[in-house]
Amino acid sequence: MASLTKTLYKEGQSGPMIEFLDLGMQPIANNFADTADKDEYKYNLSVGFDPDTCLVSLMNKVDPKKMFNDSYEYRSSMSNTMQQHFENIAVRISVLFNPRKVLEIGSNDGVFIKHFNPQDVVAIEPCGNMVDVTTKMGFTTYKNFWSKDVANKLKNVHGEFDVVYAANCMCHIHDLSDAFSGVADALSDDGVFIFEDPSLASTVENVAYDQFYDEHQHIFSVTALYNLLLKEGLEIYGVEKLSVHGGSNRIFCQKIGGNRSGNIIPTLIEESKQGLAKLSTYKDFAESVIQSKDDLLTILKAYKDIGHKVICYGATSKTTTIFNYCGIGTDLIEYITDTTPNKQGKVSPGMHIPIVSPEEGFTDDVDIAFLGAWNFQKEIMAKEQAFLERGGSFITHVPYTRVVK
Ligand code: DWN
Repeated sequence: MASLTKTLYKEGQSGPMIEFLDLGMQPIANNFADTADKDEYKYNLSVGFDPDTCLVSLMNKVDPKKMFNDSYEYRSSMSNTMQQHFENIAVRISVLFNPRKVLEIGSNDGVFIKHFNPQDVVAIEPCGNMVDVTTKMGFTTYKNFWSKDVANKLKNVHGEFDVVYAANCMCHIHDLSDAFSGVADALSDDGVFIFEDPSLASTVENVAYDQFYDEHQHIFSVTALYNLLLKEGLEIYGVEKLSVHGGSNRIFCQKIGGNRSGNIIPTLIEESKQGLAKLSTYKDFAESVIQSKDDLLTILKAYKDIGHKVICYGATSKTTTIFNYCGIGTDLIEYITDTTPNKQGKVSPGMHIPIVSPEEGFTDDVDIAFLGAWNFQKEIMAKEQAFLERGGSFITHVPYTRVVK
């Protein structure tokens, strides 16, 4: 591990970001509103690459309170896939590490912590509506954004943690240095920090430009994380590739010099071969994004022109990026179905497409459903056999625009 540390770690401040993708003016991705608001807040969603750290991040930062507040609509337990996913990792953590104390950063609706004894867990979550859910379940949940300061306050009250876990949360945090250094402070000497977020390798490979939205301040490569974590006293000793959320990485870290070992060099070599440390890769990606937009508009218009009823399946954060970037409104997609009760009866951010329950909207007259929740394609296809059997089709834009049967 020591020689790898020397070859990868660059001292000093990160250099300026180089913009490679402009996805236009975008609303808050999860801001599902009761009515169409013409004065909705928007920001320029553009993405850049830092050649020093290899980190890919949004060029502009949206105020976290605008995104994560008491009316946050996304619930992690809305799919069987994610329920199972979090149960599996919770059981593995218990068996592998037998932790006395677990801290979850970004506990959402408790889909992970519910597999632990409440006495053994501390949770932190900025969205008040989600804090209420896990508090009612009996878990000590603090309503806070994660920071080094909060980490030290928690440590003073609860002591050090043997496991710190975060799913789809670290990539939301603007100041990674503060956040990772806070984790190092909160962790016991032989503690483990496990976190998972969408993978940059999968994002590039799938031309999944919709992984970029306000909440995803960064899309991580393992290469970038390795550098950033070392600076804060943490080293990666394991990486697992996950299929969830369109391809994610689960990262296992310990304090530098810890006694766990694992070989992450193959992952770093793979990323290097994919060109994740080169600006030219992202420029090529940006070209593919333009093609993806053209192809999606072409296929949606073609179906509309022959009188097909086209809807969207899943009101995701990702669809906010797609619909606003491509200019897709109710002229092309009549409405969106979503299982999340709090999204139903509302309109999608920016393009204001109505959202209804699957019972109301996934009816026999639907011909085509755009897979807004393409990351759950397997689960959805299995569930919607009747739709496919009666001649319905899904379309997706990943990794390229096509009909899926
Ligand atoms: O990090 C984040 C990720 C993990 O989740 C967030 N910042 C917000 C969110 O992003 P997303 O909205 O793109 O996530 P999902 O999990 O792709 O959203 C799926 C949506 O689709 C949910 O609203 C539920 C819905 N759904 C449905 O209507 N029918 C999902 C399934 C599987 C279904 O069968």
